[in-house]
Amino acid sequence: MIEQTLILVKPDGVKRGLIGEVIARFEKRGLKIVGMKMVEVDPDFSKKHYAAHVDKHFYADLETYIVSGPVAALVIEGIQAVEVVRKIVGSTEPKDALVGTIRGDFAHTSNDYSDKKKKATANLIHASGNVEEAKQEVALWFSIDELHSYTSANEEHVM
Ligand code: FUP
Repeated sequence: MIEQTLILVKPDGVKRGLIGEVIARFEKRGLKIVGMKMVEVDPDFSKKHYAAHVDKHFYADLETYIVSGPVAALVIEGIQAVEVVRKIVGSTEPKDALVGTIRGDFAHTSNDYSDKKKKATANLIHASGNVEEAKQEVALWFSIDELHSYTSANEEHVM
């Protein structure tokens, strides 16, 4: 019931100074941050994180994007956190993201436009897509001793 999920504030979000804004949105919803660090992704790590996408036409541009600067990596914990976080983040393509979501409030680009420009779609954030993916991604990005869960032990903290 209580899940952990990975989010990344991608290089465009870090450069635009949006880490605090992103964190605030999760915290205000009552979700807890149980892991947090800045990471410079290299091409090898990008291929691990985006293993499902390495054969796609946009992968080269996606790798260029994710290695273009530091990312903020966070593990967020809460009741059905994977689904709740994806809703807060909004649709993958910013042009489709609803107002009130992070992508819908801070970005508006599209896959078509990015493809023509030979760039990845800069959508500010990554959030694990489902519970299985979340488990794999949390384990890829964080060691056990970097995670500081307290909601599981003290469920009265869950709002
Ligand atoms: P998400 O599950 O929201 O992370 O999105 P996907 O796994 O479908 O895509 C991963 C990343 O690839 C997205 F964040 C943006 C990028 N992408 C492109 O750059 N161009 C595309 O045509 C599709 C995805």
